[in-house]
Amino acid sequence: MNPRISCWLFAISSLILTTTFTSAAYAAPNANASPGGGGTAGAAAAAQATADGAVTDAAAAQATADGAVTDAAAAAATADGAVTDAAAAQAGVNALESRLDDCIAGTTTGCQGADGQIGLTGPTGLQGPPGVDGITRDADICLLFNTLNGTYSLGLPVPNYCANYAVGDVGPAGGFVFYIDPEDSSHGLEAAPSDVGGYKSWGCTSTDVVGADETAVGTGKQNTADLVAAIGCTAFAAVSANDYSINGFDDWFLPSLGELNLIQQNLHLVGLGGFENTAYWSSSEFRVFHGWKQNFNDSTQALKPKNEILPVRPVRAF
Ligand SMILES: [Ca+2]
Repeated sequence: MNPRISCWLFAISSLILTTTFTSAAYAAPNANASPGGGGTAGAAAAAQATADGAVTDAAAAQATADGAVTDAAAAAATADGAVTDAAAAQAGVNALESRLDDCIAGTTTGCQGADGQIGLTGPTGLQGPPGVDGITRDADICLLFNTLNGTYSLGLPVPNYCANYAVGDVGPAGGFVFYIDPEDSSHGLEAAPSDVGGYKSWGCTSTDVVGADETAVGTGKQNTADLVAAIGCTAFAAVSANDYSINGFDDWFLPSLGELNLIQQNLHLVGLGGFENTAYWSSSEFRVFHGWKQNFNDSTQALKPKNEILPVRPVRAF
């Protein structure tokens, strides 16, 4: 080794060792530093720094507080604005109400005028499509009797008046309904509105007409046909009933004894039909010399000689 280099290395090594030792020699006194020394100055600086930090924090807090105050002030300003707006709106309402009162009182001008006139009528709409064909009910069309003016007309059925009858109703021909078909109230028997006029003998005295012997309800029509067809005699009561015609109906006949009984019970006893309070002829024959009669005064039935006269009330079926 170069002696000079070796000398420098030695010097450096010594210096290092010396430095190390020196540092160790000064370390002890630092551990017990007292005020006024170099350590004291450092601590003060640190404390100053801390104080500066605290000041900085306080300033930031103050700034935040200032900000909050500013926000509160802004909110207050907004609230004040809202109050102002509400006041303005109320003032507007008050003004409108005041103006309305003036308009109603007629103390101001410029108010809304009265309603205008209704406009012209619009054009007529288009015609609708044809309706569906109705159901044909010719069988139900009947003669309607107007009790107010005594006129008749053809019309559609009216409940309890035409298609659906009840005993005592005005019948299709203007008579008095005294019997209703129990299975079909549109059918029954009606008595003519009045007698044929004048008293009649039963007729065919001393002759037992072929047929004409039934007495039940529903047999008068056939009895009458038998009597009208009688050969060699005239059954006057039955013929007069058969010839009767009113309101366009000519299908009248002399009632059987049973039918005549219903007329007396269902019409005469309740004050309908304008009957005389006496006996009426039936179309029920009893052999050669008698016919059956119904006493309208006492509701009895009895035989009466064919040559005696009694009133006749025609009936018809509908
Ligand atoms: Ca007979």
